[in-house]
Amino acid sequence: MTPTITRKVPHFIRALKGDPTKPPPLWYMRQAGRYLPEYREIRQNARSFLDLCYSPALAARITLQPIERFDLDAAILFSDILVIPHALGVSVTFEEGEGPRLTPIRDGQGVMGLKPDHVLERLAPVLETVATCRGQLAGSKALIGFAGAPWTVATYMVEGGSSRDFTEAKSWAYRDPETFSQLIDIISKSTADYLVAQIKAGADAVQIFDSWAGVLPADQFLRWVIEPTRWIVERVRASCPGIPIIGFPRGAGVLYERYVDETAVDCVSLDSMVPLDWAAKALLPRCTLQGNLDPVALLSGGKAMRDSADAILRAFTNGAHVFNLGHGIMQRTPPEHVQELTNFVRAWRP
Ligand code: 1CP
Repeated sequence: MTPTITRKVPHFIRALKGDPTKPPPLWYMRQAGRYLPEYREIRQNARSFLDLCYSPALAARITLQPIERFDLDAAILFSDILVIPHALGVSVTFEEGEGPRLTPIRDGQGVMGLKPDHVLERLAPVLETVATCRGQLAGSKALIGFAGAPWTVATYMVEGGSSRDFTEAKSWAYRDPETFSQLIDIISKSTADYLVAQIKAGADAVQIFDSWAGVLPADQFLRWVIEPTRWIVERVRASCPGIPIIGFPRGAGVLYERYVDETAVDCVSLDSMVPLDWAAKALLPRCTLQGNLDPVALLSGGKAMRDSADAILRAFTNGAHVFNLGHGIMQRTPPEHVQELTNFVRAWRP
């Protein structure tokens, strides 16, 4: 008989599967990025942000930087949600201090111009980053793959970048849901294939970021947030059973409950507005909860940060929880605060 080498299941993956062990595992959204001097050093020498995303050796180094510095439980692939539009043939650039710029798509004609047939080939460097990271990470650490949810990715494609009010994307969805759903379908299919490819390359879990889910009225939320996400979850699970899926419908409010039930994600990431007592009652019996420390509390540090973290740890003490923020680490956050928060969570006992 050949001996089988079994890797111990990482603490983070056990929590996603419902293990309530305390203290919970922890990682931070946007844990790699401009608040870290070691990231800025690599960034300075890169031609562009997208170049960095498509340079497997550098992207893998950046992915591992926060694990080396803080010994967190999970690394998240260094890439961006906008590599999907880029792989679909859209021009995408990141202007210094201005955020992303895309050539906007505003109608069915624009959707016809997308090139969905070679998405995975174009994303091969990102998949190589995943494999490199998995090869370099300790077995006790998890690697998180990710993609943007179709609605959030669509907002960037329709608006041509970041937006304040999402007028173009929302009004297209109201005016002509048929063609808007063609756009959502193309993004959904590419995203499901891309997540499956990340898992096959070595990702231990995946997160679907719906950063702008909260700007939609309830009926639109069901159609453009829940429906496509449910479809992606089903498709990824069919190919990769047992790989946990985290959903982040930021700003969903009471609709978090329906999102969890109808998408069947293993874990839901909570934004900072979600009241802890409500989440503990309504959501904790349904799935693993991740979040939801205010990134500004981390930026500020000190007692307020520790008190906020303590309240979260207490609220979710009876269930499966992954400690995290309610949104990404802000650029001006001192790395020392991240260290202090990490020490605080590690030392916490119920
Ligand atoms: O010049 C630079 O260094 C670019 C800064 C940067 C970084 C470090 C961008 C531009 N993206 C990223 C990495 C990134 N983005 C990661 C991996 C790193 C990590 O998490 O540690 C991930 C998971 C994302 C996801 C992402 N990109 C989201 C969803 C999460 C969220 O923050 O809401 C969104 C909306 C984007 C779009 C994006 N990428 C970058 C910018 C400036 C933006 C626009 C944000 C906006 O519209 O407000």
